[in-house]
Amino acid sequence: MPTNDHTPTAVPIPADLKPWTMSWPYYRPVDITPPELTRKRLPDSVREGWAEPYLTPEDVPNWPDRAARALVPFTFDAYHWPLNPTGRTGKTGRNLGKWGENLAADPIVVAGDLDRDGERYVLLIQRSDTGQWAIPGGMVDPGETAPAALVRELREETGVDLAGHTPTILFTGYVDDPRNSDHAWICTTAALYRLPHTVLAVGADDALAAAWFPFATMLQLGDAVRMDGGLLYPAHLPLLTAACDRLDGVC
Ligand code: RP5
Repeated sequence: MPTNDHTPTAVPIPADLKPWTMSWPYYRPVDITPPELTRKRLPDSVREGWAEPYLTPEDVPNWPDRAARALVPFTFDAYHWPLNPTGRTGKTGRNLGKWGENLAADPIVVAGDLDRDGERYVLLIQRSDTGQWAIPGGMVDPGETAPAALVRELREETGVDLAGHTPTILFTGYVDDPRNSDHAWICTTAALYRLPHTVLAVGADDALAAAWFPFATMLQLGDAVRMDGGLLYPAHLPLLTAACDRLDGVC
């Protein structure tokens, strides 16, 4: 995957012009396509296995099939380019493996019990692209199911194998990832795993590090990550909040 050492910039979008139904004749979004996905280097990225071989959405042969299988329904513009289901992003091009919807899986692993132990932890990884602390998730491979991707990504990024465990599905839908554009975006299945105690976790693959952070509340988690000199991956705040709410009511 491309390495983003900064959040791609975007044209600011006034709230009333976010919906695609609102006319904005002079809308000029910023192209966030990284060098790895431009004409010259696309074949290498396809060979590496993370990018589809289509330079523009017009080259994609199976839009009806993709639209029918989408986790979040989306529409197309007059040129048959797929449109981000949340509306304008201020960004165009593709900074993800696929045009349109890119499916991810996000395993949220929580260890300990507040009532029993007085403390509880969540397992996070440090992303190699932004350096921020995030859920150890990743993209669903072609032909793979979301439950299988949850287990594989967790194992690849932390070494923790929860193959025998049945998680609680917390959320399926759009993730506000910085790589999203008007024509390529991420939707995820986030699931909650509960363990009695923390287990050994080692950062690997896309992860610079893996660590357990105190997770009694979102405030405590944010403070713990900051005290460690880090930052939480903003796109994952709603997913982690959903996990905390599921455990306690409201976090
Ligand atoms: C996030 O990007 C998703 O929620 C998922 O955690 C992640 C997948 O991208 P990579 O980690 O594979 O770059 O928005």
